[in-house]
Amino acid sequence: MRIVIILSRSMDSEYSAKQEGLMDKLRSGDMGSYIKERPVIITYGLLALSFILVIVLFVTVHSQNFTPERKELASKDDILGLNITVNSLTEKMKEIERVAKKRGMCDAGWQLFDSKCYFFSSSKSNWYRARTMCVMKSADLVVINNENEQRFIKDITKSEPYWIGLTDSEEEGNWTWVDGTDYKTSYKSWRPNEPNNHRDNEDCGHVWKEGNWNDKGCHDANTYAICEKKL
Ligand SMILES: [Ca+2]
Ligand SMILES: [Ca+2]
Ligand SMILES: [Ca+2]
Repeated sequence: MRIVIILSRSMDSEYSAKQEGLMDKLRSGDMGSYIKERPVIITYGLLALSFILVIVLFVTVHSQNFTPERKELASKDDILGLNITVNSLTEKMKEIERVAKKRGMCDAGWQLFDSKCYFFSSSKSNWYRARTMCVMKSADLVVINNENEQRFIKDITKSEPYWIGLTDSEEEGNWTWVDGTDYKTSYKSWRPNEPNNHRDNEDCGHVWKEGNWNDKGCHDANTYAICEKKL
């Protein structure tokens, strides 16, 4: 502002001087030299105006580029701090990847298939004990969801009987999977003429010949078990 005032005063004094000069010229009748001097006045005026505009522009740009936040980011200490933070995050990411890879392996004695872990028991029990055994291992009796899973199980069980997580013990004929999978709309692979609820006493499912399913008494203790859990 000071510059503007000075320029203004300067221009005023110059203007006054020129006014006096003009009067002198009028008095002397020499207007030709005054007319020649006018472009010089206009040039000075434009220069002064340009100078003011440059100052205004400079102040505007300066205030935008150096906000407190940008000054903070620009400091060397903070750049160093950011590098440390990035390195720390990178290390954490690598650790997460290591854990994820480790989690990609099932526990010893379990078999991996389609991102699930399966345990095939080597001892026989009834359906209830089999389920308890699976739950104790943070799993549950297997739920066979599709043809691929059925084939995987068939290849391992080799026509031996293994309990699966299927029962109609609560209501005859109303089969339910232990994880709540909708029985009616989901995959099935019963043996021919099964489930037959033979002797009105067959409420638990198991895989058997060729891996296909049969219902038999839940207290039958002559059956292995298959547990399934997520990775
Ligand atoms: Ca399953
Ligand atoms: Ca039944
Ligand atoms: Ca049956």
